[in-house]
Amino acid sequence: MNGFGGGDTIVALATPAGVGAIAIVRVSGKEARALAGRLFRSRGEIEPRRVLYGEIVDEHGVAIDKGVVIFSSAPHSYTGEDTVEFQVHGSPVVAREVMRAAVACGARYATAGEFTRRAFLNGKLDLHEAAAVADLIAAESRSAARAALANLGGGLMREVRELRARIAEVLEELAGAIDFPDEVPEPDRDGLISRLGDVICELERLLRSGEAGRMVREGVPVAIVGPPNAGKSSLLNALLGEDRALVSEIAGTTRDTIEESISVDGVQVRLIDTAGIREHADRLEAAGIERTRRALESARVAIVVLDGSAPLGDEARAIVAETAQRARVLFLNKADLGVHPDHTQRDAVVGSVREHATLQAIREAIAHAGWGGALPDLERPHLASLVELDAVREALTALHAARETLERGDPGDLISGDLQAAFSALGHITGDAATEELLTGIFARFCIGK
Ligand SMILES: Nc1nc2c(ncn2[C@@H]2O[C@H](COP(=O)(O)OP(=O)(O)OP(=O)(O)O)[C@@H](O)[C@H]2O)c(=O)[nH]1
Ligand SMILES: [Mg+2]
Repeated sequence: MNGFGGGDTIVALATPAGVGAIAIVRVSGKEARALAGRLFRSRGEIEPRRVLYGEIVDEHGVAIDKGVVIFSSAPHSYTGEDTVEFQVHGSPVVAREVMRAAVACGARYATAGEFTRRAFLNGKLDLHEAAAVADLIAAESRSAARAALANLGGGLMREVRELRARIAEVLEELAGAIDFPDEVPEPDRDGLISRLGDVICELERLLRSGEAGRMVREGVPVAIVGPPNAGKSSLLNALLGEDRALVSEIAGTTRDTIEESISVDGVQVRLIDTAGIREHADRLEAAGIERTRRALESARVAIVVLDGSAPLGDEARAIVAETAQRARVLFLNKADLGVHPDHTQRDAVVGSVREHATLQAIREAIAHAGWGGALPDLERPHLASLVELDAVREALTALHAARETLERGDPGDLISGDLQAAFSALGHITGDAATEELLTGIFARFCIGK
């Protein structure tokens, strides 16, 4: 039976599957109200924003459950369409029955993210805010949730649009001078350089806060590396406050990488303990060392642990040199046994995993190496997705090229291509140039029912 044609009204469970106190079945679309009229019996009238208690029945009028129904009329709902929420007892059987009855009355099951997609299409939220909804749901720490909430506030799209408009302005002025060289004078070069400089500055700020946002959301990978027996696993255990990794005086104890998270200044730090790096390792240990190399490559920060009480061996020397150019924390451990004169590295934390003060110094050093000690203000809206950050990077590359062209004294019209590239890259963020592919990517992150 298909009472309400068009397949335009969607239904889904909005609460997690499984047993709970309450299950919410959400319906959105043109026929939502009529559907509620059929599947709900109550003494009260179904009116917008009125909470009604009554009986939920199937398409034949057979009772399914007693519960609450809330109707929101378009456009004052999450999706911007007529929406009905059935709040029933949290039984998977009851929820399934309500959805089945809704489908029997002409609704269809929603796909993942379809409610939010409709909200976007109806102008209830922009792409950035839609992604923030997904981020909020996926947030694994308080700071990640707060950052996502800031993005739900919107405002960022206006900032990006404004920057985009400033690029368009320069483009138009240049085009005018090219098309009507006699009437329109070529724009003042220094003025152009400084205007582009301002846009570059703003975009770099957006990029920085966006990168910080990603760190807060995804955690910061930190690899603990060094020669065997230096105390890497001991450091992991001490920072965690539990005996997670095996520790022994035998060099080569750790064979596989072990990952555990701690919180540093509210940021999730993903500590990765690794196999000690040395030359003459057996096959199994060599495989472990290979994993160490991979962990080191993908980590944002390396903690290089050395036995500070022993002479600086070749392996230690090699790791120190290898990590010199990257974000790292140099840690001379076992200082309780004395510090060997070989160790002259000035930037090192010197101490022992057994001392509280040393652990505190290492936490601070992680914060410093990982995010410069203080995160940009994430309470303000900031770029969140990789797509957005890539778009800003692309725009920045093009704008830098344009500015260099001008600074070299080359003709102004040579920069139009770069400006156009920057303009269209930013269009990907504002949705003005959003492709179907991009939309699908964003809404595929949602669960069904959101
Ligand atoms: N005295 C002293 N001993 C320590 C300290 N830290 C670790 N140790 C000892 O050093 C030995 C090696 O520690 P581990 O944590 O297993 O070293 P590792 O770097 O993980 O070694 P591999 O997994 O073999 O690469 C153990 O016997 C620890 O008890 C320290 O600060 N002072
Ligand atoms: Mg170990």
